[in-house]
Amino acid sequence: MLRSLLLSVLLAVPALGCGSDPAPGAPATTPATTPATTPAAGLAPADTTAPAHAAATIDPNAPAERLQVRVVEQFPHDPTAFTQGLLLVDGVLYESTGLEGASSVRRVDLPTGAVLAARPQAADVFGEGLAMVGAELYQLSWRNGLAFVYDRTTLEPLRQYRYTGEGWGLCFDGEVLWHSDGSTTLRRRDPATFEVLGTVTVLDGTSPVANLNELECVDRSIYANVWLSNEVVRIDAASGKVTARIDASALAPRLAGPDDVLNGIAYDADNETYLLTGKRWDTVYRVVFEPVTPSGATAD
Ligand SMILES: [Ca+2]
Repeated sequence: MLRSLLLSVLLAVPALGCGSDPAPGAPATTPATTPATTPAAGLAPADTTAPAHAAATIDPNAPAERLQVRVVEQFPHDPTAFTQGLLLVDGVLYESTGLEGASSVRRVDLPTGAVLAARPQAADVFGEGLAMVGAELYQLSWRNGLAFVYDRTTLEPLRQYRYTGEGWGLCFDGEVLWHSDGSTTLRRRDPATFEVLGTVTVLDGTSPVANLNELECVDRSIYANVWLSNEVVRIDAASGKVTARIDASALAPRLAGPDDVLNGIAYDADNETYLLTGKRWDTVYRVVFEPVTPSGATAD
C-alpha cells in the first residue's frame, strides 16, 4: 500500500492565504447545517498503525533540518488563481482560490494547468485552505467564519460549518483536519462536526513560528507555508515541533504584486515529490527537498 512506500521519505511544503477585508457584517446568509448523520463519506478509520518513524524518531532537542528545493518538473498554472489551497489526489490537482469575487474551488489538470471544473464562491466569500476527506472537499474562508463542503466529483455544495476566527490553511491526515489561522497555533478538528479537538503550538526550539498558512498533511508531519516568505516548515503534528525549515526561494518567480507569494503545497504520494506554487504564479513546480548546500561549497 502507498502508506508503506511513504515511510522513508519526507519533506514537503504548504502555501499562504489572506487578503482584503470581507464586507462589514459579512456573510452567513445560509444557516450552518449540522451534518445530521454520518461523517463525510469515505472517511478513513482511525489509523492505529502510525508509521514507525513518526513517534520513534522525533528528538525534542534536535535542531530543525535545513532543506532546500530542487525543481524536477514544471507545469503551467492559471496566473489569475490566487492560490489558497492545493492538494493532489489520484493525479488530479484540487485548488482553492481566494479574493472576494474571485474565490472558487477547482479541479485542475496538472500537466496542462487546464481548469477542468470550477465552482465559484459567493462574491462576499474569501476562499482559503482546502482539504479532501473521503469523497468530499472542505474549503475554509478567511474571515467569513464558514467552512464549505463540496462533492469531490461534481463540486456541488453539500453543507457548511460555522467556526470562530480566521481560516488560512487546511489539511486532512486521515483522522482529523488541521486548521491554521495565521498564528502560531494549529487546531485539530473533527471532520464530522468541525469541532475543535485540540491545539498545537508550533515551535522551532523555543521560538514560536507564526504566519502559518497553506498546509499539507504527510504521515505524521504537517508542512506549512510561512506567509510572506519563501519558506515552508515541516511540523511534527504530535508535538508542534518544527523538524525542518525548507527554503523555496530558488523558485523565484516574477511576482506581479506583494501579495503574490509562495502559497500552495501538495504531496504526490506516487513519487514522493511535492508540488509548489503561489498566488497568481504561472507555474506549479514539482520539487524534491534536499539538504542545504553548505555555504562556501560553490565551485571555484
Ligand atoms: Ca495543501
